[in-house]
Amino acid sequence: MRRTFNEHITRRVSDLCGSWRFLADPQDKGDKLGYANGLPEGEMVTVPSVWNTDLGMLNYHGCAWYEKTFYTEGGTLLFDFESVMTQADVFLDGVHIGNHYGAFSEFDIIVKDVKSGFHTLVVRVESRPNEKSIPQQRVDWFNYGGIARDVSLHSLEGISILSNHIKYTLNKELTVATVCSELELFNARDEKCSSRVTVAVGEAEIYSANVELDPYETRTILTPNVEMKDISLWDIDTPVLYSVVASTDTDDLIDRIGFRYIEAGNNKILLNGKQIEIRGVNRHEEHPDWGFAFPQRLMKKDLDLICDMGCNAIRGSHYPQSRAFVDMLDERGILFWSEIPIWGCGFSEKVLNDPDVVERGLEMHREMLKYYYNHPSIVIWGMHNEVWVYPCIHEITKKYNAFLRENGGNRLITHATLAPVDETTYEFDDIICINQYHGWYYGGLESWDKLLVDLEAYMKKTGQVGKPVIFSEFGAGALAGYHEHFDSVRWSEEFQADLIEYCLELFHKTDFVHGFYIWQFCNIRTYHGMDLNRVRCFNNKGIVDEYRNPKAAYFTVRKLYQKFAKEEQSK
Ligand code: ADA
Repeated sequence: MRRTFNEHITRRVSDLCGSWRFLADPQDKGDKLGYANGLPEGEMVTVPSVWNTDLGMLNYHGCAWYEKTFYTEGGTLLFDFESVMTQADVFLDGVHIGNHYGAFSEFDIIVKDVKSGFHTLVVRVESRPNEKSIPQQRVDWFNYGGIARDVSLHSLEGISILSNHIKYTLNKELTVATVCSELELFNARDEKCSSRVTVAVGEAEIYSANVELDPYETRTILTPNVEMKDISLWDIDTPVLYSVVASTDTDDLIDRIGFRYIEAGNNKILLNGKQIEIRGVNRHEEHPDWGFAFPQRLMKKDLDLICDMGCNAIRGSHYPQSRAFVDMLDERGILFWSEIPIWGCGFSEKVLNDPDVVERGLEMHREMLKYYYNHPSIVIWGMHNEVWVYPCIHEITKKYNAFLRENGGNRLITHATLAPVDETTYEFDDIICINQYHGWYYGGLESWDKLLVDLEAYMKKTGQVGKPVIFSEFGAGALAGYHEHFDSVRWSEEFQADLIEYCLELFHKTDFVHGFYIWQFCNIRTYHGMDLNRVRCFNNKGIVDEYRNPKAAYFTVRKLYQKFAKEEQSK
């Protein structure tokens, strides 16, 4: 299920999903007892999955081991893990072959010279957050543990393609693309090896050359620019995708791109030169029965609902979502905001500013770009969410921003702030993104109007006038099925619907506001004892409940988003 299409035709890839042996290790004794060589006992579970949806394991945070036996014809192997939550140590026949930190980023491990035959793969998974974890322990979602997305085994032969980023610029008329490819090649043999390497975008071959690499050498090549004329653009109504095929004599990598141009400034957001209003929702990729091991079938259902409401955008709060999901957004023309899980409220200044934590955040950005670079639907990179206005955040944001600007392609860069009129890092943002909960945690509905006045004044004072503003979070909790005779009763569906209606109407008519992401698409599981008043142990601000049943707000949003879309079309 990795993607919605096959990434390889030539390369031999086997699925390592399915049955794995599983053993929880609450006392952390597995290292000493040699579990890395194979588990002495355990039950069979299905991978991908998380353990916190199983009876007896619902609230278990700690260490657990997974084991799988597989057959290979040997050679150089690449083990690809789409998501292990949160820390993985991987062993092949008892030998430690790699580790990875970060629940939502894909990673792979290459092992050379593996003998033909049966082998044992063991993964030690640690789900407990610690002092330097991203996110921190205090977070408003449930930190599941497990191997939550797919695992696959790739046989690399000869010159192999590890990644292929298609970089392009467009002419002013958006009809001609100047295209090149950044290819990461690897020689999987223990001897010099050469191969013809080609890259095609749609029908156009943009690169073809002989490349020679030393034994096990990795090399990144930036291919020369090539012009592609009369291109079709990727847009919301016409999401045209081009296939991208990179091949060598022994390997291939297939992907897709779309040509489009996003820009912000002069109080506008323009996609392909046309002004757009962002009408979105925040989406966690989570479900009570599956946790973060979210099935593709349900991704489609989420998207059907989101499209039915008339959304043109989704914020992937608060972490990179499955690539299959982002593929679907590419296919449907939905604009996506992708971010890493720095959920600021959980961080003290000391921890946030710890060099290891800053580097870990940077690494998460690197991994996000590595795997998600080609997706045309990603129009926004989010640097972090709701970090308190600590003095250190200026330098950290500067660092992340510089990295994303240099390497992130044509995307808007931003962060979501919870301190709209105290913020110190707007200078790094292309769009100003505000999370506020007036009418729910504080103030009444009218305090939204005051916020807009204060925000405009603050933007003037800090030299930010002209940057489009987006409300990246706002909303209210509602218990599905709870109604009263008075609409204003907190937790009722009507209260939530009214608040969202008020906000959407207000933002829509405010000339410096160019978009909104409702918090949030669906209810999500959180923690017992959360200091945030999480009734039923859920964040209940979904406009659909956790099983995707619509609340009253769903219909309010649908009515308004469709009305706004019509207005936009008739302009
Ligand atoms: C914040 C945060 C969200 C969620 C929300 C809420 O804005 O970014 O993850 O916790 O508040 O529901 O309070």
